[in-house]
Amino acid sequence: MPAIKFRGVDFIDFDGLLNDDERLVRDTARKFIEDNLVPIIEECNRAGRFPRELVKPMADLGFFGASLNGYGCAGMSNVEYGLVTQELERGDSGVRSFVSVQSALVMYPIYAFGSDEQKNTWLPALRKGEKLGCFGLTEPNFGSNPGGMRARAMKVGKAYVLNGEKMWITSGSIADVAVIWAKVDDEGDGKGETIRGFLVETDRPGFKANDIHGKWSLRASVTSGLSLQDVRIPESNLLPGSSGLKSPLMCLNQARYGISWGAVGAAMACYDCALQYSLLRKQFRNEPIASHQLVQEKLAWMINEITKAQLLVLQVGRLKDAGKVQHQHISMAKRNNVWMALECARLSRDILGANGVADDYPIMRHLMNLESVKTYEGTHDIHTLIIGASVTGIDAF
Ligand code: TGC
Ligand code: FAD
Repeated sequence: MPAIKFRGVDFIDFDGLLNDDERLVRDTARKFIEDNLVPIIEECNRAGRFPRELVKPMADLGFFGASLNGYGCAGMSNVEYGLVTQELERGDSGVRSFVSVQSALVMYPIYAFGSDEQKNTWLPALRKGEKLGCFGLTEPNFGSNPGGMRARAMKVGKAYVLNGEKMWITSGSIADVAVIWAKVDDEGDGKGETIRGFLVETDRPGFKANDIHGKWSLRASVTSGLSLQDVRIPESNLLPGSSGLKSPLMCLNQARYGISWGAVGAAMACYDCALQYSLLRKQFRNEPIASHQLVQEKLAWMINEITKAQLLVLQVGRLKDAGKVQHQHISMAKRNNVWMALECARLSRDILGANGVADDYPIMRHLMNLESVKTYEGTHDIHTLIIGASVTGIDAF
């Protein structure tokens, strides 16, 4: 069990901005993580093991596709869903990643771009955690610029034949279905060559997933490379509503939004641990290290930034619930909150001294996880450029 128990972080009565339902959802998720993930996460992290035993309990709590309506989904508001991802990432970024991918990157595209048959087949099973999914956009040679992708889907009679490589794919080798983004030749509809989404069952001949080993980050999450060699799927596996790069980018908005809340959770975990430690740990004159100004400056910086990050993501969530959010708002929340969480992890690690590098405490794990979170779903610098393009009207990619 962890040496220090989490007590929550709320400096300016943030809870007063939440309604009863929102607080209930947050508290339920918090208790679930405290009871089920916190006791096993350090062992999972050491072993590089995804805690698959938590899939069914998380499904039972409505965590998958939580903000979708119908198909048995919980129909949570965006703020409620965000509070769930905050608590998940307070436990571990890898577990939040799993839920983000299942919900925002697999269920959402089926919900938004799928046929009725695809929705009825996949959404209830994904919601219950009976089927798992992954999202293949990034390729070995195209990460920040997915528009350059080489994966191709060729129409052959009533089938598509897919070829290509996808890289750094969360849940790749445990997925039953992969949402694969590939370029399709001009189909005579006047759109020319365009990117479209496909549902690829992972047991189809020619589909392979190989795990990436040796990660020092997100060790409790499965990350894989995918290879598709002449994978034949029926034409009914095309996501009919998908059209162009805009479609996968719409999915990324959903996932980036969840990450913006999740990062607050990771920051809270680090800050609260460092605060409690600093009050217990004594060095000079038998007084706690929290009595020194340099330590207080770090704690004050963290609570200040966490509080600003909470307000930023709550406003973005409220805009999303009102149907008014724009993708640059989500970029600002993702960029700021992940940077803030990484800085909090570094400062907290420092406050714990040598103990900060040991897994008796969660800080080093969060710090290592957040290095990936800073890179995936659009790197920090790509989000800088998205905000820059929004305010100047000039693309600088
Ligand atoms: P660009 O010409 O700017 O845009 C193409 C079309 O898309 C529209 N658009 C968006 N629509 C919705 N949401 C967004 N966020 C959008 N951004 C752009 C745009 O208006 C345009 O529409 P239209 O109608 O004119 O066609 O495209 P570009 O090729 O210049 O690229 C822009 C850029 C660099 C911002 C984009 O490619 C990007 O975001 N790159 C980052 C890639 C990325 O984030 N990859 C993530 C992979 S998945 C992942 O990491 C999962 S991690 C696991 C986990 O979540 O836990
Ligand atoms: P690159 O694009 O090569 O960027 C390298 C550096 O160059 C970065 O610092 C970047 O900011 C900078 N750079 C690039 N272009 C510019 C520019 N125009 N101006 C200034 N700087 C620039 N992808 C998926 O599709 N599905 C997943 O499930 C998934 N899961 C992931 C899980 C993990 C653990 C990780 C680490 C990644 C995952 N990814 C996934 C991939 C992730 O989205 C990419 O790593 C990310 O988009 C960055 O791409 P890249 O790694 O190729 O870096």
